[in-house]
Amino acid sequence: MGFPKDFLFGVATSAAQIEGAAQEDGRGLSIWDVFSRIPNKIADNTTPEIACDHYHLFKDDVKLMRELGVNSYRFSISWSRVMPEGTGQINQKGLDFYKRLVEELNKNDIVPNATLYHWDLPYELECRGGFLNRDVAEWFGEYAELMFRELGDSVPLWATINEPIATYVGYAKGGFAPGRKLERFGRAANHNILLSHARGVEAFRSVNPKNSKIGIVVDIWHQHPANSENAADVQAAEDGNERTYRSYLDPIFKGQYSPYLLECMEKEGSMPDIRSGDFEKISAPIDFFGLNCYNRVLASAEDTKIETIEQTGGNFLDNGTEFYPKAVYDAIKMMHERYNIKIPIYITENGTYNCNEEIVDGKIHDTDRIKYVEGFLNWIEKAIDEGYDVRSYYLWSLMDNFEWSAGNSFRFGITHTDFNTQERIWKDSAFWYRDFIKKNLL
Ligand code: IFM
Repeated sequence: MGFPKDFLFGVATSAAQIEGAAQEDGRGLSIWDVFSRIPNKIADNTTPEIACDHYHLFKDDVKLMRELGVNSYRFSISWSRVMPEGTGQINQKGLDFYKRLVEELNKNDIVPNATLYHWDLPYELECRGGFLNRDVAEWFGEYAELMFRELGDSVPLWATINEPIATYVGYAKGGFAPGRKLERFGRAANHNILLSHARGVEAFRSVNPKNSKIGIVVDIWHQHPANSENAADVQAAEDGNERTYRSYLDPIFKGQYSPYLLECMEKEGSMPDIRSGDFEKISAPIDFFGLNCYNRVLASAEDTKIETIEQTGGNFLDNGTEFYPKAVYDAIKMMHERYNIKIPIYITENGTYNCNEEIVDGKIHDTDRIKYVEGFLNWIEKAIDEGYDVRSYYLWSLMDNFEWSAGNSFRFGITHTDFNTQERIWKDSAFWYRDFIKKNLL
């Protein structure tokens, strides 16, 4: 059977990671602009100030997509570019940028898929408590409504939030912006980002763009026990899954936190401010589920993950990550079996980094990336053949970009970005993906 004829083969990026122009045309700062300037927060001390300069080069980048043959592009909107203070004043130049981008995509028959929040909260809102303040849901609603009104109909696919867990990491673990480090902050931020999602969906329904759909994007890194005979490892995996992706999917698809997570939060003094009516709002119907899937995780009570994987015969890429493409099939199945979803799944991100990135005679032989992407695509095709409604595959990423706390040192692109000249150089994987799409969209 294979991929349906209207399947979306795309590439994905996000605003903070590619746009640059961080202080141009009236844009306000985001938490990542500020966080990245704190010494040693970013591995190579780079910042998103220039990134891939996509703000100026977007037409070339759309041309690149056209040459790749993708029929969809997933990008995100920088909240502080369109509302420099997060609420109130609108920055027309910022809005115009996204209008021009969407127009360019539509002109080139590339379906726009826009995410409203991909980790870059306006810094002005962080100064008002950020995701620790329940009002963030209202602030987000105001911004979401503006975007639906301005761009709604020309963007068929909208996501409220990308990977809410990044916000937990930013408030509980300190590794991401804004760099706070308390478990109870992380849990509060989680609850408030879910409320923001809810408010975004509500805004979408009230604006009601005619030909568009709304969803949310969650990353599933399912934890398996490193040794399934070992009860402590089984428990470690279960605990990991409860605290990560299930802490979003349970509220969205079951309208509750699990009894296990509630007990943990109670014991650990990290219970968020849950008010009556919250879960009804958070679990309001959405039109699609966006699945980001990169890998599985092997959980061990002793935290000896890598060794244990080797013992169990794990198959590794040169960058040291396990090659386990079945992760995507497992996640698709799990969404049906555990959450009983009746809406389509869009694979909104999948990709890998640092695969022999050396340029030799103008070429980059990133063979492992091809193996990785092909592996995932095969498992997605199998899921489709079995009847699962999967509608897209977006490769992360169109080009090497600012990889958050790893800075520019983790290269995820299928094209190489020369951060000095902004040249994009096709890697072998880009040629491979182009040919794959051509073959599968015939
Ligand atoms: O670069 C990130 C992206 O912003 C969110 N998903 C995972 C990618 C790779 O780490």
